[in-house]
Amino acid sequence: MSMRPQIPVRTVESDQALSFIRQMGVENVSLFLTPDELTYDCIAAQQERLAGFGLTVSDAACNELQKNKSIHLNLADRDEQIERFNNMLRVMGKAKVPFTSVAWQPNGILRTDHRVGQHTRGGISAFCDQNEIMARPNAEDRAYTDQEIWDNFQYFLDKVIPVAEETGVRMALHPNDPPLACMAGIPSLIYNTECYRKAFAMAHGSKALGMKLCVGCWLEGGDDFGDLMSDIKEFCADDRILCVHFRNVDSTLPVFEETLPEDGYADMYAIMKQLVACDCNAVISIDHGFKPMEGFGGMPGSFCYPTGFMKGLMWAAEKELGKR
Ligand SMILES: [Mn+2]
Repeated sequence: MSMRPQIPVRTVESDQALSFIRQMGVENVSLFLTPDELTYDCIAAQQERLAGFGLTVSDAACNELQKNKSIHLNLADRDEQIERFNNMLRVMGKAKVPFTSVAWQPNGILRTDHRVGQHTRGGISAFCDQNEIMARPNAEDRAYTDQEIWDNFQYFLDKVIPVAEETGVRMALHPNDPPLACMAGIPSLIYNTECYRKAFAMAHGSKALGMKLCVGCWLEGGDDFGDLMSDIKEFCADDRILCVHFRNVDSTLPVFEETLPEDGYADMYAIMKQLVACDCNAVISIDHGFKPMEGFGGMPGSFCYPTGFMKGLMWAAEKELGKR
């Protein structure tokens, strides 16, 4: 099976937006849910509505639970939050949602500016300056240690892996973005390939833990993150890649701008060919489109062009490698 192009949607997407997505030749959507929407009835109703547009929910996630400070930093209500996470897995399992997302970054993706860039032709994109991020004070009342972060991750895995196994819902772990070892007093969990190997080893051999292979994060880190080509091969062979984030940047750290796929420093066709050559069967989506133009197209509008470009690369790679 080849990779499946995908676009993220929320439950409030209009009928027009859903038709527009389907007309791009996209069949899979990643469903973003609010905490109130984490019920079987809500997900089943969304699946039915999306099916009416020829769309399948390939995965679903709730931001509040995938980036949860209490779980990541062992705050007082950690167990309660993990139980909410497990209930989410149970609900998704009942609705047969194949996987959900986890990103061990309690303060989310860190960027230092959103503005028109050198490569955006008037569009608004995201910028990151490592020096500015490293100068930030502790985000919490104290600095955390590396050991604490990994201990908290192990505690989480021990509680959720059995539920993930039982419900059949896998978890796609995204790298910390930007992939720096520590930001604002909070050590990152995943900032290179070695961190992923360590995380998978901690899952006690369970394949319930997989990854979101965020090409953007790999490119931001460059050689410090790992060798993207051999990492694709390794993690495809190990059946860990559940989702690919297809994103280019104009440079590695310390300073980068997010670009369209054809404008960054990486050869995205070479990356696509490696994914196809390794028989990657994940969903694949554009990551962080430019800010949608006011009153025009919303998020599907901003994702439309780069998604088409990505699909073109996929078509060409499959053709060239005799897989189409
Ligand atoms: Mn990403």
